Amino acid sequence: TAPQKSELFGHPVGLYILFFTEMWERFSYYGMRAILVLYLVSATQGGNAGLGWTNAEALALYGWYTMLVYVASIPGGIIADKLLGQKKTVLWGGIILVAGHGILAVEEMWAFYTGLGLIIAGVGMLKPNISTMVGGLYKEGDIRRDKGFTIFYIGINLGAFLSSLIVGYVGENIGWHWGFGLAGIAMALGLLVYLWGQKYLTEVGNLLSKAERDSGASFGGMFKDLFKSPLQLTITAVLLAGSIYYLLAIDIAYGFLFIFLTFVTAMMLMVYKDLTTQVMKDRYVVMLLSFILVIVFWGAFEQAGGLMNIYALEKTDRSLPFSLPLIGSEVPASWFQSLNALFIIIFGVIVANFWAKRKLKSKEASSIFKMAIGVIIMGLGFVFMVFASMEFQNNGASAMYWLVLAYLFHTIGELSSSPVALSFITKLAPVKYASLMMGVYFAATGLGNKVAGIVGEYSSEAGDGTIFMGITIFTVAFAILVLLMLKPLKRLTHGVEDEERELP
Ligand code: LEU
Repeated sequence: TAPQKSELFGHPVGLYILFFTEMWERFSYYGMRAILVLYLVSATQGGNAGLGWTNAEALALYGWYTMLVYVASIPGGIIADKLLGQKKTVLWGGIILVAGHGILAVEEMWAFYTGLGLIIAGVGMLKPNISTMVGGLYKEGDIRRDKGFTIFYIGINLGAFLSSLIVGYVGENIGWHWGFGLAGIAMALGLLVYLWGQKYLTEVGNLLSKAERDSGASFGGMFKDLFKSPLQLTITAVLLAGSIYYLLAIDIAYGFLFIFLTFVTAMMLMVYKDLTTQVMKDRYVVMLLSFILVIVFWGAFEQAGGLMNIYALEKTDRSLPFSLPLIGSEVPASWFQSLNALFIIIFGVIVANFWAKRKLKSKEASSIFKMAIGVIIMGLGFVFMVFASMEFQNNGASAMYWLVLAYLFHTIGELSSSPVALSFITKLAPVKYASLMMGVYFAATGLGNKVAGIVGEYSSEAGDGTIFMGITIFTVAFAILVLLMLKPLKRLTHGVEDEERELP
C-alpha cells in the first residue's frame, strides 16, 4: 500500500507528521511568548538588557500580539481555500515563522517589529490549516477523528510545556535573544519534519479544482448582503455604530475590532448564501452557534495568564517545607502556568477514551454536549478560586492546592471542549470553505482572550473573589442553557455524528 495509507498506533502516519510539526510550532510560539513581556519590561542597562518599557505598555503590546496571531487565521484560511491549498499554506507559514523567530535573535528595533509581523503572518498561515489537515486524514463517519484531534492536541501542549521551561530558562539566564533564536531553531525542526513527512500527506490539504473554487459567491460582492433583511440591517447598524464610536473616541483598538467584526459578518453571510442545500446551511449555522460556546470558554479560561497568574504571585503561599536545587524553598509563580499543559499530556487520552466509550455505548456524546459539559467543568474550577479568595481574606494567603485544583478542572474542561471543537468544525464545514471556517474559529478564540482581559480588568474594582464567583455562575448557567437546547441544535447537524463508528 501507498505510504498515505500506513498506520501507527491505530491512526494514519500523517497524524504524527502533523503532531510533530505542530509540536515544534507551538514550542516556538509559546517559548517566545513566555519571554516576550519579560524582555519588554527589563531595564535597558545591565547584563540581560531589555527594552525598558512600562508594565502597561508591555501588556498592551502583548494583548495586541496574542489577538492578532489568531485573527490572522482568517486571511490564512482564505489563502488556503482560494490560492494554495492547506498543505502548501502550512509550508509557507512554517518558512515565514522560521524567518520571524530568527530575526528576533537580532538585537535591533527594526528586527523586533519585523519579527513580530512575520510571526503573526506565519501563525495565521500555519495554525488553522494544519488543524484542518488533521480532519482530512479521516473519512466522514470515522469514530477515530475526535481521538486523532486529542492526540494532536497533546502534541500542542508537549511543545508548550517544554518551551515555557526551556526557552524561559535560556531567555532569562543566558540572554533574551538566545531564547528568541532557540524558538527559531525549534520551528526549523518542525519544518524539516513536515518536509520529510510529505509522503504521508499526499491525499490531504490539496487545493480544490479551479472550477470548485470559483463556483458560487465571490468575495467582491459580499458587503451587499449586510443590508438585505431587517435583521441583517440591525446587526450591520450596531457594528458600524460601534466602529465609528470607538474610532471617534480614539480607542483605535476597539474601532478596529468592530470593523473586523463587520468584515467577518459579511463573509459569514456570503458563505451562507453560497451553500446550496438546506443540510449544508443548517450545519453551517450550528457551527457558527458553537463558536459562541468557544468565546465563552476562552473568555473564562484565559484568566490563567492574567488574574490567576497574578493571584499565584501575590496571594498564594508558595513556600515549601524543604529546599530544592535552582529554586530554593519557594515555588516560582510562573510554574503554575505549566500545569495546564502538563495536565493535558497526562489526562488527554483518558478524557478522549471516556467520551469514545460513551459513544460506543450509544449514550449522549455529541460534540455540542461535550463542549457544554467542558464549559461546566471549567466553570466549576473557579469555585476553588472562590475558596482560595476566602482563605486569603481570613489568613492573608491561600494554599497552593486551590490553584492546582482549579487548573485541573480547567484542563479537563478544555479537553472536553477544545479538541472536540476542532474536530467538529472539520465535520461540519463546507469543503470549499473548510480553511476559512477554521480561521474564524481561531479568531473566536482570539476574541475570547480579549474578553478575558476585559473581565480581568474589573477585578481591581469588584475584587477577585467576586469575579471568580461571577465567572462560575455565568459559564455554568450558559452551558445549562445550551444543554436545554441540545435537541434542536443537534437536529441542525443532520446526524453528522450519528453514524460514527469504527470503519473497516
Ligand atoms: N492551547 C491552544 C493552542 O495553542 C489554544 C488555542 C486553541 C487558542 O492550540
